[in-house]
Amino acid sequence: RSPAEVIKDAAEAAVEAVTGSAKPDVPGKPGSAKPTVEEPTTPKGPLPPSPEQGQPDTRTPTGAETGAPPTAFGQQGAFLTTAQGARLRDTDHSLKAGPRGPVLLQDHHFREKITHFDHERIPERVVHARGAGAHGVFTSYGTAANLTRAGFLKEKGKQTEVFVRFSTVLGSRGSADTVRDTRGFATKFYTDEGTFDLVGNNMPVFFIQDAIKFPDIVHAAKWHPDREIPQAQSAHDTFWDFVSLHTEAQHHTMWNMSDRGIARSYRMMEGFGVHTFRLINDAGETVLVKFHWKPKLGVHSLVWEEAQLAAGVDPDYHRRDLYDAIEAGAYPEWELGLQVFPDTPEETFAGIDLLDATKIVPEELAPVQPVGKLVLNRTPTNFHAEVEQVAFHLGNLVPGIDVTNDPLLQGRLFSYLDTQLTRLAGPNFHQIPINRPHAPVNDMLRDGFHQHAVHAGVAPYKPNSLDGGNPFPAGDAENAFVEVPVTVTEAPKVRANPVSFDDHFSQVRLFWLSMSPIEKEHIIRAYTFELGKCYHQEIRERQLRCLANIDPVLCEQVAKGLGLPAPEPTIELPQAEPSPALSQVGQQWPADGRLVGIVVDDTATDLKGVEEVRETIAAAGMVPLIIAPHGGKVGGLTVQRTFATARSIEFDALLLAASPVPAPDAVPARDEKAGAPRTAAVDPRVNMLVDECWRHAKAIGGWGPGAELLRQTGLADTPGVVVQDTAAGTLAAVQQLMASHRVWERFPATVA
Ligand code: HDE
Repeated sequence: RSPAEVIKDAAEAAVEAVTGSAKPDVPGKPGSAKPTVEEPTTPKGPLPPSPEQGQPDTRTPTGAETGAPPTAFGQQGAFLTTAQGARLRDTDHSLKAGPRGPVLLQDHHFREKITHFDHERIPERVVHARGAGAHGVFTSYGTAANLTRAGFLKEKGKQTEVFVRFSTVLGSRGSADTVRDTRGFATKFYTDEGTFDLVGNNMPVFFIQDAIKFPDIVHAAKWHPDREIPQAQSAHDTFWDFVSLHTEAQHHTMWNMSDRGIARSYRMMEGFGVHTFRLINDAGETVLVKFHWKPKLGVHSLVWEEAQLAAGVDPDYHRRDLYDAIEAGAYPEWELGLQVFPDTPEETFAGIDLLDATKIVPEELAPVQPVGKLVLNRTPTNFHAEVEQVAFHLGNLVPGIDVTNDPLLQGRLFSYLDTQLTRLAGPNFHQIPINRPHAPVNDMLRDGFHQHAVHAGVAPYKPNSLDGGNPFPAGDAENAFVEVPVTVTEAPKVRANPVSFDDHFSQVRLFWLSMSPIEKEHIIRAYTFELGKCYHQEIRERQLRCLANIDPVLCEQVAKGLGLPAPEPTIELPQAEPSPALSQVGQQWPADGRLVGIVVDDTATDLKGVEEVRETIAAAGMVPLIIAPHGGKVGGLTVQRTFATARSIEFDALLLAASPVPAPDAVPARDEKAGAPRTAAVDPRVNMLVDECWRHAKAIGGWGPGAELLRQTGLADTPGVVVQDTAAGTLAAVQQLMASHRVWERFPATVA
């Protein structure tokens, strides 16, 4: 065919592709003829933005609407072009001197394509490199109106667009999600009065009291500098060397060793602003506050073995969980709450120094008062553009919210702006779409690398007469940001802390005493594991001396595990009242977005019963997943996981509608032959699934042959295992168990 015909055909195909007349028949894809099926991994089209969510990238750097489509710098029109818009005919072959000849330097398309590719990566964040983000909406309850003049908190029902980035701290961008670590919980509120960033963590305390120690803790906690191992772990000598010498880190360290260090899901984490902030209301009155995010689904964790398995089986576990839940319509939700304290010159509450970031104020002493609700309802369109390029900064404050003198907070005010200069290559990162304020901008910042604004006017200075005096300073009536005129006491310049900062153990003991027996056991095991990974005996011994100052049982148990004598405390054990709010167990929670695996096979499966439980599970806001010996269909059911692809860590509960025998004609994988199945008549992979779910304290249920399987393995009589005659009865009992998250009664605790 002639070149003209080839071009015409290609053009028609391209036009069809974008106009949708020849859309691929993908189930669940908008415009597809096929209805949505239950397969969660089915590719889906991006969700349309909700009406209240403006597209930041349709705005100019000054906040004005441009009217440009959201993808202004990509995918315009049907044809492939160069970066300059010239249409291209071939992007698969470089320009050569003959088919076997060398590539010509003149190939401008090749050079443009490869040069751009060579520079695709930007430096990862120095900490919190691995993360996942989502868009959402914050709705104010109006309950903070008497505390702050910040409009997004003050006005009842006011909706504000937000972007949230969750992260681990220690690992590189490609590390696993489920490692034992603190999690970042950073929220950007695009308010009408400017952007407010709440850059918090899932733990309310920090390792250090003064920002000048941040490079020390990070150098100690990250990999060893000679081999860059271990990745994303605190279980190594330098971390424990630092925290055992620098005892103010002991409180945060215990939070990391607790179940909080291995969250089940980003959706099931609390968030904390950590520092104390200062709010100012319309009357000019101030209060001190701590910010809290309370997840609707409760605070839940993985068990350690599950976390380790997930790091290999599905390193994207948390990222996938967040995006699957949003796409399934199970929108993650949190309430924003405030602990409120009088703004006294001492800046203390109930004897607790509010400027010390290693201390909490127990909720029993200062209840968390809800002030609004956050809903995450949209996944990113482009991970790099949004999640990688988002830049948080504690200095992004709005009128009504101000900082305190917490020395950790003060140092962060410097660091977050500074770090972006290298990471995002220059001072204009606030013009990147995800970082653009949704309030009008009228600054006098000019030029610099990656300047995208075309600033008009000749006088970016003040005072001026040439631009008519523009821009003008705002006064109180125009809602200007004004620092609260806090009096700074006259004092000598010193490199020192207040004396109250010297108490490093009382709140660690408070945390320990607040844990339930099973949570205490997990903490003991975590310390024993991590210290067991250290090579230096003196580091283990030094950390044991710290534990002795926290609690004798904790110290003895960990010492026993390490095969070392338990040392005596070096201080009188601090007095501490437990704070029940710190424990994660003992309540009932909604199970939205939880995954329930259902094992079926081609023989004895009660397909009608399976269909019923699938519907009930979906109606309860959970996700049913059919697991079968092979892909395709079993009866009329679409199979979502096969025995080869299913692993227990994915499921919050397991239902057995069958007792699948090993397939005689299947080619077994080597590792399937190994190991001792608990009942020889059952496929070893199903045995493993049941065994792991049981070990990880998950609810398990079976009916028909599934019940028989549970009886044969001897599990039927154990706590949290349901054996019933009908599908519906089995599910109802399993659902009830799931409300408590795990079946801890299966493992009676040995510590009180
Ligand atoms: Fe950060 N921290 N941090 N941090 N932090 C960063 O900023 C820093 C601290 C937190 O998803 C960096 O943009 C110092 C406490 C989160 O993009 C950097 C100190 C808390 C994130 C930085 C702290 C946090 C960061 C790296 C000691 C909880 C991820 C890249 C004073 C309240 C934000 C960047 C995101 C990221 C510095 C301590 C939370 C280098 C100097 C305390 C959630 O600027």
